[in-house]
Amino acid sequence: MQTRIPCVLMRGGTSKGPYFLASDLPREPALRDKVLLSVMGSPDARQIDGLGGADPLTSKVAIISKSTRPGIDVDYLFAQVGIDHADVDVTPNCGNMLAGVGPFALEQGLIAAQGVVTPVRIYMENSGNIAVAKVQTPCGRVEYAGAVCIDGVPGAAAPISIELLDTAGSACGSLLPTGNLTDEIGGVAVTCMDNGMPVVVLRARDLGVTGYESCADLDGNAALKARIEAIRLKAGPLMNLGDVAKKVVPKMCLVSEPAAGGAISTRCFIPHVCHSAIGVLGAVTVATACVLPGTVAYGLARLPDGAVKSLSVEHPTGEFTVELEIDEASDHKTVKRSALLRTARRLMDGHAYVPQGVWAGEQ
Ligand code: NQM
Repeated sequence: MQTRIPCVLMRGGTSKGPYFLASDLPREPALRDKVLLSVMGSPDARQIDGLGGADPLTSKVAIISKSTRPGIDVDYLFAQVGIDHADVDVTPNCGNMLAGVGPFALEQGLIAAQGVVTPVRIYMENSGNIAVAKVQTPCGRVEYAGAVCIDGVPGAAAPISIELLDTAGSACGSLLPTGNLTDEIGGVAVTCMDNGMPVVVLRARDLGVTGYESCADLDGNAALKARIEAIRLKAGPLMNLGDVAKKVVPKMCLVSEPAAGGAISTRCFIPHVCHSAIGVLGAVTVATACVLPGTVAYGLARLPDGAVKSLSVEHPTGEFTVELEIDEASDHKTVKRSALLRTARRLMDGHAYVPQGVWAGEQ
């Protein structure tokens, strides 16, 4: 006998994973995490006994509930499930899985469609921030087909535009958790920033690489990865994240001058392998570093004029455009709002099964 748990498998942006209703999972976090590890087949490098795809981008889970918060439609908790280690990290958000939350909430009946486009107000439990996702709902149903292409996903799909509000300090308490625009860690100049995702931004050239290498080349560079990890372990406590040895934050982002007409070129480690593209909130944070004078990214970035800037963040498989609204009136420039475009698709629905020895199903 196994325990059946209703679930929907969705692609959200450039990520993929099961979406659950919170009411279908154990309430107690330690037991919930045990269940998620079992569902995904972790720990195992191939996740052969579960739904995980043996890649950080496909070892993700979204847990959704109807919100009781005023003005909010649904609450979304993101969990990054370890692949070859039995850790579940709910410290950071995931802006890619976020793209699937609106369609899931509509199709599970948590909210009703409202005309051609339904705005879904989402409380991101990991960080306490709010996102508004606009889902295409002609004829009162979620429309997945469309003409929007996002790099890292083949084909085209309906747009889901996402506005992120007040993301500064999502996990670290402030935009610049060390209090500085630039610090030196392990002999390298870094910017430690959190505008939705804790990220350590480093100049690729300061680490002896160009920053235009392929992910395979960077992942194969053991000396580089050891150096990046040593910096990350020191940065964690400085960023108010404590010991980050078992956490997936901070992400580590190498930046260099744009090479394809964009604003900046990136290679992100999330945190131990190179992202084939870039995370959503990771991109928002790196874009924010680009616009603030004094960061390690500022001098490398090519910036458009105006208080509302559209920044194309180049990554290994293309680019990711982030719109930032900047408050230039304050003493220090701040980012008031960010917006971006994603797509999502419902791939499968049914039940995930876990052995009764893991969870017998009762609360
Ligand atoms: O930064 C990858 C992803 C992510 C996270 C990662 C994300 C984000 O591409 O908001 O989306 O950085 O681990 O899904």
